[in-house]
Amino acid sequence: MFRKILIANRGEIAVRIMRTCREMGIQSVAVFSKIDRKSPFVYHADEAYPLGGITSQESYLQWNKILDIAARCGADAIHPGYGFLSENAEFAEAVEKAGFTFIGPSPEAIRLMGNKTAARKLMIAHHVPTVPGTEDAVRDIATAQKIAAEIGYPVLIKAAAGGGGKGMRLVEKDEEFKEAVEGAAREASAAFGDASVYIEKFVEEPRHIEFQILSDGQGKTIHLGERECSIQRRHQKVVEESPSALLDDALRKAMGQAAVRAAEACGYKGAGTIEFLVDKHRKFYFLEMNTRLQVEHPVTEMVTGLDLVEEQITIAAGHGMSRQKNISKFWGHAVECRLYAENPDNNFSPSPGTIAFLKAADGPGIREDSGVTQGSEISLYYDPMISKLIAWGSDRQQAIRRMMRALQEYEISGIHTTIPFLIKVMGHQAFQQGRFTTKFIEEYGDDLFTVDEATAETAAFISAVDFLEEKKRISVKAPDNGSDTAFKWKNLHRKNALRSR
Ligand code: MV4
Repeated sequence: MFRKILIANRGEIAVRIMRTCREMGIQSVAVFSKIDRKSPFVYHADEAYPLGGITSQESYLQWNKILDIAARCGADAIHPGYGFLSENAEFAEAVEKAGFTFIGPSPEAIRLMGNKTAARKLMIAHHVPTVPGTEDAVRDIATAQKIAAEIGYPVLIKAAAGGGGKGMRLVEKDEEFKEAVEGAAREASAAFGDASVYIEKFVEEPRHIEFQILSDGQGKTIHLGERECSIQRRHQKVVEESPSALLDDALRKAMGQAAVRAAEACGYKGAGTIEFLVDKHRKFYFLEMNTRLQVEHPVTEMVTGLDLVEEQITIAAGHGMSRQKNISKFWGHAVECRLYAENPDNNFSPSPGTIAFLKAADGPGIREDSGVTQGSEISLYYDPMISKLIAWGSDRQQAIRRMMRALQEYEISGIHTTIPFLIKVMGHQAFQQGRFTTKFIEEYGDDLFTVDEATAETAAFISAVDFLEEKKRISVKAPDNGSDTAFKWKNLHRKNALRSR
């Protein structure tokens, strides 16, 4: 087994990985930017080394520095987390070349699934359903336009090197096709250094449902059920759950088998995710594969009892899956809410600042994977997601009720967060009935964004605190539970809760 793992990431996912390292008796190493010098993940690690730099580009993406530190501290392996270098085939290659183990799939599998047209081709060859479209990147516009007419409008133009919604264009009719392809190619070239684009039929109002897979690297691949990820905003997931309220056993089985075939097709090793779209006729289509641990992995952990980071580590070490006997049994229901440092009442504008007071939620069925603490400074340099709340219940209703209670219980001040918005999502009838698509937030915006009296009052209160802090350069004294400050927050959540019933 590994003796020491370097975590090439920051925030909540770095803490998450370090926790499993500690449980496994493995030393953990943090690397950090100037901004993150005092971040909780730095203190969670057994050792921590500065990368220098402020932006991601100057710090967490500097792989030569990271490899130097790995060599200097005697690490055996590198865990990339998600984002940053996690799906960079060249980095994975460089890690292995320098003599460390990359905790993830092979560079070949990352590269293959990173090319969306190559991935589609492979899926078609292995009878994994894909959305009707071109098998190759568009060569000449006239041919592509013919294909688009055959598929039938509306169609989507996607970048072959893209993913996650970057560089997509919707085309409603033939006359718009040429300009859209040219525009998409220009954007793709600027964003990914690769102008290749391809065409897919546009699936209207789909659900986004993904399957967690695990391959032991010794010929065995299993799936760990699905995650419902349809509730998202601008391609950022907001709420995820497992299982999906949409699937029945037959559909789950068919999609699960397709997911396993997909992973086997690319010679996968470790934990990965197969994303599907499901249309209103309950037909499913392969969308893309994510060759990393995902933000929303905890909901799968809650319903399977597994530790996916532990599985990643034992597989990477060549020991296969660690808890084979317990795998593939599912128990209960889990929901995850992502907490962002954003102001939902001002179009989700970023809300940097110092967390003046923080008392997180806990109690029955609640898990929090957080990257911050009271006193933490939230900068504009990295992802605004500061924490994830996960609720487990023996059924969906109990999980949602627990989540609602936890969101109400959560006390944070000094920055805006998406908590008031999440309370409205949890309280929404369509969500509670499991009847929603990827259009949920657009569709029900009026119910979810209305600034009610209580929210307005708190927003005013927070800006007053911010103002005082700024003006007098004093830090706000952390209120105790009986103080006015904490009381107002609690009050807000109660009012919201009543309203949303
Ligand atoms: C689609 C689609 C409809 N039809 N492809 C967005 C993220 C990227 N992974 C692919 N995406 C989509 N691809 C076809 N052929 C709709 C989306 C999409 C979406 C997918 C999942 C979750 C949220 C979404 C929001 C808008 C569009």
